[in-house]
Amino acid sequence: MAVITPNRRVRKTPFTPGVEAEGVKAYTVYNHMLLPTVFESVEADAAHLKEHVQVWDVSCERQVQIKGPDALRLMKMLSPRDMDRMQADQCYYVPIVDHNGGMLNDPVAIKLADDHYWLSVADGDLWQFALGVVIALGLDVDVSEPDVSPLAVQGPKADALMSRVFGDDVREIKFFRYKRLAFEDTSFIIARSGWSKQGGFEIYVEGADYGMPLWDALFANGRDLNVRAGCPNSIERVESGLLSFGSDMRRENTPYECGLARFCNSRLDYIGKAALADQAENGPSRQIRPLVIEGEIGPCTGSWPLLAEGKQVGRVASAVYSPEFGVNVAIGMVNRSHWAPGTRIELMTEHGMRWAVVQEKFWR
Ligand code: THG
Repeated sequence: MAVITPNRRVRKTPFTPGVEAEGVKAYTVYNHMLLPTVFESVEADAAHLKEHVQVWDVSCERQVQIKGPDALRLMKMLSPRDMDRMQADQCYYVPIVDHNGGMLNDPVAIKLADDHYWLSVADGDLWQFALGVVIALGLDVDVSEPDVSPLAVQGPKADALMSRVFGDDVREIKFFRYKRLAFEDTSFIIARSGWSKQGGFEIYVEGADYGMPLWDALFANGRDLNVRAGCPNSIERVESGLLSFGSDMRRENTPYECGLARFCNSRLDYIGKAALADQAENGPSRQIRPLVIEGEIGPCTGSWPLLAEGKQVGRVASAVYSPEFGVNVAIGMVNRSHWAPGTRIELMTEHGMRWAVVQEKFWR
């Protein structure tokens, strides 16, 4: 493929000079922003992530800021998840749905204060939906996209590296909680979160000025920890069952189909609640399942139909060879009739027909 030209719509990030210097090999575009996808190779990047520590430019996880007297009211309209007990140092994974219960996004919500939230969004212009609700209901709340760029530090040595830069306080941060910690003459929100299951943190860098100083500090302090630039890794995240909005699920899917029922516990009349009542009671008729695909597979760049006797019974939108587990791991959306573990289903790829076998659980 040819290269991507950055411009005002395909934005660079505060860390782009560092990413380039570390030898990024490929980008995708996510929220109108560059997102690295490969440094050495997807396989080598995955192996390194599982053993050492990586610094990821995930600036494209843009923040939708919700601020003002009606902030909580808006959050309760947008969120299938109960917001009442959320603390002002907490992050919540929150599916956001339309009036039909269709997934619009799956952000991480961060509570900064009773009247101030960020939604750290997956690929999609969620701010426009939030603003529409604000206008329609006449709420007293400001919706904006502040210039906040998350930098993830992921891997088993993340605590060691982060404590050298931010002090031992980082070790006390619990999963999906955050602390505001000093760096030079500023401070950052630092949460224990990130799109891998190797452990680690996300640093929410406000503005562009401290981007490269922070990047350089992490690399300078991490040499003996074998720190490297990395990025969300397609092998590790499929093994871990972390869903990608726009690929594994989109607007035609409900949170119940996505296996996100545990994040739909609000008793309030949020947008989509009525449409989801039947699935809340009886469960969905199709659902996300881990699959193993037999034989060789090429890259999955679209959606592969799952077929039984010529009829479609699901699809696969993420599939990749896992060197650690020695099989092709995949994430599918599978009809109830075929979702039992052990079920073998035909899979139509552009590289030929393959067998896919439904698994009991993801690999970690
Ligand atoms: N971090 C931040 N913003 C993000 C992502 C992130 N925005 C885009 C995208 N990732 C949103 N999607 C997800 C999907 C999964 C998780 C987080 C964001 C996740 N899930 C855990 C799990 O499923 O095990 C934990 C969920 C929980 O228990 O609350 O971490 O990664 N800032």
